[in-house]
Amino acid sequence: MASSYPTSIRPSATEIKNGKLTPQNLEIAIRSLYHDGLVVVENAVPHAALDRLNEKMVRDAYALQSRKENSPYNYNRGNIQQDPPPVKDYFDPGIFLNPIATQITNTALGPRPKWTFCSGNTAMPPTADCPPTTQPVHSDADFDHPTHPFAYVVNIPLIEMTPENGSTEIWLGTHIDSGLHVQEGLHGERASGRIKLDELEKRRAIRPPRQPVVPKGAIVLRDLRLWHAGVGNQTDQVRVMLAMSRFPSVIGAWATLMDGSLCSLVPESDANGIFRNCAADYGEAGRSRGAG
Ligand SMILES: O=C(O)CCC(=O)C(=O)O
Ligand SMILES: [Fe+2]
Repeated sequence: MASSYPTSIRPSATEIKNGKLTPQNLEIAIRSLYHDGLVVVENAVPHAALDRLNEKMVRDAYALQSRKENSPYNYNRGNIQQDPPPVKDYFDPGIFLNPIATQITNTALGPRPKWTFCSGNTAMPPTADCPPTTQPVHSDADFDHPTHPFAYVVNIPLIEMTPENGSTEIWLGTHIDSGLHVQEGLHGERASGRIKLDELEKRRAIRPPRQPVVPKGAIVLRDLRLWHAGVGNQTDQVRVMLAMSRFPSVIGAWATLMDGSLCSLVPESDANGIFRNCAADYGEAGRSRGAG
């Protein structure tokens, strides 16, 4: 049975300094994305930048949580869809324009992929009325989509992710036969993209899921189609994980070909889809700034 743990690349000091993996490590990244639908690259983001953003986003997370039913949560109230503050002061290029993430997505998707989504998933510590709850296993590609790789999510946890604080449960290899035939729930509904229970059990026997430990400073690249679930945070520390999607530059053509089903995800001419779930009203910056 193939390992259920992801491949982790540990770049050398020179690769980190150059912001560029060697061809050998780049090949490992592309191979892992192809076969597993996920790869981890360690030591890719400076800790000071993560700490600064984390301090702000943790404060914002509590502000979002206080909106209760009106908070932008996914599946359960302990998992908030939280955008980073859309202002220059927090736009650290080492995080948002990470050169190694860009090198890998440029190689996997073709040059200049489109950045369509800049957000994050925040696993909140438990409260009396909101105990740690695992999301249904789902695919974020909850729409009729191509069967070849067409989008990657760059996840950047702001602190170390562990099974205790809600490291995402991942089902390696499930991107290959993903699609609407294994899903329940419609695009646009809060609990869309859920994988059918009998499909989960079939897959568990082949390659069961895992919650890997992801060290601080690592980036995780994930095929948008991969099955996964946010897991309840059992600690008293908020766990923020940025989530930024990249589609190939030809996506506009696909969106047309595919009866417009991707258009709502890819606001090519309308950047209002990016930065919707902020704790503060950032005015024009929060409503209309495109991100790439
Ligand atoms: O918070 C996580 O670990 C993952 C959350 C997630 O997959 C989602 O909200 O769609
Ligand atoms: Fe998800």
